[in-house]
Amino acid sequence: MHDDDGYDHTAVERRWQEAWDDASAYRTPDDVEDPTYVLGMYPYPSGQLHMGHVRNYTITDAYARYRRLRGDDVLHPMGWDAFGLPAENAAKERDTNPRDWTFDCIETMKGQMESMGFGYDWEREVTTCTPEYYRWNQWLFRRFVEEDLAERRDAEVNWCPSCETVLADEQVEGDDELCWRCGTPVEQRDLEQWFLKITEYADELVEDIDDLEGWPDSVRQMQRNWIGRQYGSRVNFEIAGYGDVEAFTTRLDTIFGATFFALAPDHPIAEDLLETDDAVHEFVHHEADPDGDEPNGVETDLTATNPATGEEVPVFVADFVLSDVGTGALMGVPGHDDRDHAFAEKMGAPIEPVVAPEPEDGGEPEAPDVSERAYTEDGVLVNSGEYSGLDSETARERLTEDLDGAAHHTQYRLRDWGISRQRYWGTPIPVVHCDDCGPVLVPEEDLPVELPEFINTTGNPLDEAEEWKQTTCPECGGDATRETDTMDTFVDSSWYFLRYVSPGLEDAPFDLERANDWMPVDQYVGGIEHAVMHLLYSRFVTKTLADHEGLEHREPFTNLLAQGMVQLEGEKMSKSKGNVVSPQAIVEEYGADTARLFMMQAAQPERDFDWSDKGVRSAYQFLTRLKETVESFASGDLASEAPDDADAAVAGYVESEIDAAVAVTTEEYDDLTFNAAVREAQGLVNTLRQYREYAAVDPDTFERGLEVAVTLLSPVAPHICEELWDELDRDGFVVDAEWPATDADRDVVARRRRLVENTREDVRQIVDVAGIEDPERIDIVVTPEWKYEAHGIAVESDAPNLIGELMQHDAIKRHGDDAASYGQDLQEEREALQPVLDPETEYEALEAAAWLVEREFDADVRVLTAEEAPDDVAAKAQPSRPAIDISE
Ligand code: ANZ
Ligand code: ZN
Repeated sequence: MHDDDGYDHTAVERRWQEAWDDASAYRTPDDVEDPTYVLGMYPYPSGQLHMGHVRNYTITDAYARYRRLRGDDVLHPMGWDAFGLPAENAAKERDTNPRDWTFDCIETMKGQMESMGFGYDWEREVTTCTPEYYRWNQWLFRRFVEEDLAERRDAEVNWCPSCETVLADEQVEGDDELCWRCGTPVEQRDLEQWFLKITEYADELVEDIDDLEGWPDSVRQMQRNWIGRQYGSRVNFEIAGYGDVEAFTTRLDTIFGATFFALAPDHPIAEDLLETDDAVHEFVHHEADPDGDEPNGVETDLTATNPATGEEVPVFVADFVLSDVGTGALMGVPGHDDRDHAFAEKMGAPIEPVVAPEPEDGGEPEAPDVSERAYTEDGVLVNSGEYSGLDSETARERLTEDLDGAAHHTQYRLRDWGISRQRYWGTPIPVVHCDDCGPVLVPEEDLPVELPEFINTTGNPLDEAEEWKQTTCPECGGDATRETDTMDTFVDSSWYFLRYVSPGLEDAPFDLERANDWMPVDQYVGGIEHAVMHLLYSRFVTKTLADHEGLEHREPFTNLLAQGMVQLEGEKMSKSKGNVVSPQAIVEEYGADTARLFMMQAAQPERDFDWSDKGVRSAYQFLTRLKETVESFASGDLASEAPDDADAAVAGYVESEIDAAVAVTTEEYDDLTFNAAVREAQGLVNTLRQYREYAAVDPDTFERGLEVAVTLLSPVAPHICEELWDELDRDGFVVDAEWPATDADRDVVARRRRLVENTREDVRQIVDVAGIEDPERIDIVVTPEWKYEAHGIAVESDAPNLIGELMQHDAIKRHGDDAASYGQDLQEEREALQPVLDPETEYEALEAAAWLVEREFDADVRVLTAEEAPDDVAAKAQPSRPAIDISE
C-alpha cells in the first residue's frame, strides 16, 4: 500500500487479473462472425516494457474494452516480433544463444503486460522466431518466387575486411563508416541477394492511399513520398562515342536551358571513363559523397548534344546524380533547378532562363533573373525557339512528342524490397544452391528449414554450421549447400496480423475463410517510426495475398492511430539518455490503473507529452476518491433524511449530468480521444460528490451515477472499476457490462453547460461589480419567446436586410421598437451568432442548475419566465443570456 490515503492497489489488481484469467474473459472464440479487430503493433522482445509500449497498449486496450462494452465481439491479440539483430548481439555478449535470450525476454515482458491488465487473448499469441511461425515466411517466399514476385540479383552490402563479415547498417558507425566491432573502415561489396518486387505494386500502393481515410494525413503523405511517383519524360542526349544516352526529367519544358549533362558515379559511361581518366577515377573513388550537402562533380572530356538546341554541352560525373533514380543520368538546367544551379555555379556552367512567370493580363512574358537563384515554378516558355510562348504543361507534351526518342515515363522512388540479411537470428531463406541447377527452392513438404544451433562467431553463424549447410539438391539429388542468408524481419511483420486469426493452423499461414470474415484490422495503433516501411510492406503483402491466395481484402488496416511519445522534460525517454521512468516502478507504487489513467488523461493519444509525477499522483488520488465515493454509498453511509422538493430538483440536475457524461464519453471514445473521455467521467464523479454534500441524496440517482461512472472509466482503469462494480453488487464483470444508453445529444449538452456556466459567471460579475456583500435573492429571467424566434431566424437567414425579414413575422413585429432594436443587435452580431437551446430546454436547464448558484451565493434563487418578471428586467434578457436581478 502506498500511503495512508491510498488504497491497496496491488491486492485489487491481482484479484481481478486472476478472476479474468480464470474466466478466460478475453478469449475470442473462433466462431464469432466479424469481431472488431483492435491491434497494437507487436513489440520486439527487448526484455523490458517501456513507457512507449505502455502507452501504445493502453490505447489499444482501452479501445478494445470500449468496443466490448458497446456490444461488439472483439479480437485483441498480442505477439512478439522475436527475430532480429539485438538478440544475436546479446547472445554473443553473454555467451548464450538468441533463442534462450529471446524467450527469457518474452517471459518477462509478458508478465509485465499482465501486470498492466491488458486484456489479450493469449491463446492467439504469435511468436515469429518459432518454426511454426517462420515456416510460413518460407512458404510466402516460395509463393513470391512462384508468382515471379521475387528475384535474385546483385546488391551492395557493408563489408568489414578485417572481421570478414557483412555488417548491417546499424553496425556501421559514424560519418567515417567504421565497423562497430573493430573500427576498420567499412567497404561496399556486391552480393547476390533476394528482392521482393514491391515496385510492381507501386501504382496501386500510391493510389489506394486515397481511400485510407482512417489514417492520419501525415502517414499517408509519408507513404506517398516514399513511393515517390513522378510523371515525366525520358529524353536522349547524344554523346560522341557512346551514342544516345537517356535521362529522366520532370521538366522537359526547360530543355532549352539544359546547359550541361551529368552522370552518376557508377553510370556505365563513368565506369568506362575512370579506366583512362585519372580525374574521374579520383572523383569516383575518393571524392563523391552522395549524402553530402553540396553537389560535387568532375568535368569529363565528353560533350553531349542537347536535342532541342543542337548545341554541345559539357558532361560531368556528379555525386548528386543517383544511380538508382531514373536512368542514372540527368540534363542539368541551372536556371530552373536549385541543385543544378548550385552545381553550375561551382563548376562554371552557363545559367539561362527559359521559363518566365505567367505575365499579368496578357502582357509579354519577361525572363526571370536566375543569376542568384533558380526559378523553379512552371510558367511560360522564353528563349525556347518555336516553343516560346507555350505554357510549361503544353510545352512538355509537345516536346515529348516532337523530340526524337523522347517518351512519357513514370518514375518511382520506391525500390524493390531487398530481404536478404547475412545473419543468424531470422528466417532461413528456403533455397539451396546446386552447382548444376543453381539456386533451387526447398520444396513445400520440406519446410520449415529450421535454424541450426547457434555458433558464437564474428561472421554469420550459418556460414559455419557445416553440417546444416551441406544438403542435397531437391532437383537433381546431387550435393548442394543451403542459402545462409536469413530474411529481413519486416517479412515477419508484413503478415503477422493474419496469423492471429488462426494461430495454430498447421496447413496454411491463415484460415482463409476466417481471415476474409475478420480482416481488415479495424483499429491499428503503433509508433510513427513504423509509418513507412512496416505499413507499406504489410499493404504490399496483403495485396499479393489478395491476388494469389484468395484473400478478399486489399488493405490490412482500416484505421490507424500513430501514438505520440512519452517524454521526460521535453526529451524522448531513452536508455542511452538515462531518462527512463520504469513502468514497473509506477505499477508497484501506484498500480497499473493509475499508470493507465495518467497516460490516457495526459494528452490526446497522437500528441507527445511529458511524464509528470504530479500527474501520476493526481490520477492516483482520483481513483482513491472514486473508491471512497462508491464504498461509502455501498456501505449505506449516505442514508440520510428523505429528499424534499429542493433535493429532487438537484437530483434532476444530476440525472441530466449523468446522461450528458454518457453522451460525451461515447463520442470521445469513438474518436479515441481518451483524455476528453476521462475528463468527462471524472467530472461526473465530482458532480456526484458535490451532490452528496449538498443535498439529501436520492439513492437511485446516486447509484445510477456511480454505475455509469464506473462503466465509463473501466476501459481505462479496469481493475479498480471491476472492484467497484463488485462493490455495487452488479452481476458479472464490468468488462462484460453494457455501455449505458442515453438520448442526450452532445451539442445540446454543450449548449446547456455553456448557458449554466455563463449565467453563473454573470452572477459573479454583478455581485462583484455592484459590491453586493450578501445577496438574498437572485432572479434569473429567461427571454421572451419572440426573441428566440428572432434569434433563430437571424442564425438561419442570409437575407441582406435582416430587420426587414424579421418584421415579416407578426410575433416579432408586434413588439414594435423593441423588436427593431433587438433586430439591430442581431444584425450587428450576425456573423458570430450561434444556435441556442429552445426556450423550454433553456428554462429547464437553468432551473436544474439553480442549486449551484444557490450553493455558491447562499441565496434564494428563482428562475422566471419573462412574463413572471418585471418588464424592465425581462427586457434585458436574450437567448442563452438570461437577465439577472439580485436583491440584498
Ligand atoms: C531537368 C529539370 C529541370 C529537372 C528543372 C527538374 C527541374 P524532382 O527534382 O524530385 O522533381 N533527376 C533525374 N534523374 C536523376 C538522378 N538519377 N539523380 C538525381 N536527380 C535526377 O525529381 C525529378 C528531377 O530529378 C528530374 O527532372 C531531374 O532533373 C532529376 F527545372 O530534369 B529534372
Ligand atoms: Zn542440383
